[in-house]
Amino acid sequence: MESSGMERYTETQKNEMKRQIRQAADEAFDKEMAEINAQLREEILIALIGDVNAGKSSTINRIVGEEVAGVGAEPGETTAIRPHPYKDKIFFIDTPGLNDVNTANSAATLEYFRKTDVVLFFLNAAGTVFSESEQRSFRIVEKANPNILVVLNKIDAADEVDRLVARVRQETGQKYDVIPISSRTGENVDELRDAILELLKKKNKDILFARTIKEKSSIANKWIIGAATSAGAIGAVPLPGADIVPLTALQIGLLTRLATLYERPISREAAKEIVITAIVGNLGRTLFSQIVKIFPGAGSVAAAGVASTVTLALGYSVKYAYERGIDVTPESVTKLYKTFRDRKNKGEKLPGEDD
Ligand SMILES: Nc1nc2c(ncn2[C@@H]2O[C@H](COP(=O)(O)OP(=O)(O)O)[C@@H](O)[C@H]2O)c(=O)[nH]1
Ligand SMILES: [Mg+2]
Repeated sequence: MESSGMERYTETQKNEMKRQIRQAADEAFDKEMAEINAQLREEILIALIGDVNAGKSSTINRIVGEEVAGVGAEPGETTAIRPHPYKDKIFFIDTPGLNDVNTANSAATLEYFRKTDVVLFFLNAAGTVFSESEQRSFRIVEKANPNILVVLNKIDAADEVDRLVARVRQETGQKYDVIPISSRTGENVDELRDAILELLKKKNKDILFARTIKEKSSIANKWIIGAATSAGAIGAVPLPGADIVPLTALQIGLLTRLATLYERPISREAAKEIVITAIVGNLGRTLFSQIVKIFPGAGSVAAAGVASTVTLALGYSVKYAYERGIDVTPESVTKLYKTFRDRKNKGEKLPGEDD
């Protein structure tokens, strides 16, 4: 490659690195695919609880990006608590109103709440927030299932939202996220979506849900930045040896997750070659980090920077290709990758990075 210092790696060293990456990638690919396929076999249950007109239907339609059948926009049209199948194996349990929760002493209903992965408990910011009836249902639900996100909807029509959030947080024992949103304007709906994915991730169920969401870009950015941060934490520089294995595994994990998110499966060979090109193609730049590592005190940040930059650029290239229908091959990704790497090295922010 063009960078000076590249020639200081011998062909033997480079071939040894490629061999190690291939081996690590094979193992990581099998493991990741097994995990992803296991996730895709699971069911996801999401309960929507709240008074009539709190905005349950509007919110869920916003989150997934389309009208969810059975979770109609017409208030009061639901007549019984039961799961509505959405896509794949995702079910929404709509509640017509709190009376139905408060009288939900039927074993079947409580069983639904118990099995639920995420409970979205809706409050209307423009109404009587956390009324007695709402508090009563909250206690019932909380006992059955603590995986609750409190959704304070209609903030476009409310005053002193911060104060409302603080009060609800306090009245629910500071145990739950209280997320102020407007399903009318879309304000903060991204944060709610992220919070749902965060809860699902703890149960290894986030990929299936992420895949059904129309707005994939911000999810992909989050995954890419997360992987880049972990790469930095590994402190990996592409040296033959220990660092190669976790860095390869991390990048394979990112590639397979992105492929699943965009429903464009990636072959083992393509994934492997892409990672090799990304890592070995960066040798010239990483030589600097190698030197930094040899001299104590020169700063591990620089060493971490290379691994995270490589991972970030890799993720963005693949995402860019998926979003524009470009075939994901080592060649196409390398080309995109160089563009992003150079942008990043020039200090430009990539989309999704914090300002
Ligand atoms: N101002 C405002 N109105 C909303 C918002 N979300 C929903 N609504 C309105 O509230 C009414 C009830 O919404 P819906 O989603 O059917 O509530 P559900 O009964 O809980 O499913 C509808 O007229 C919506 O247009 C919001 O964020 N702000
Ligand atoms: Mg509804």
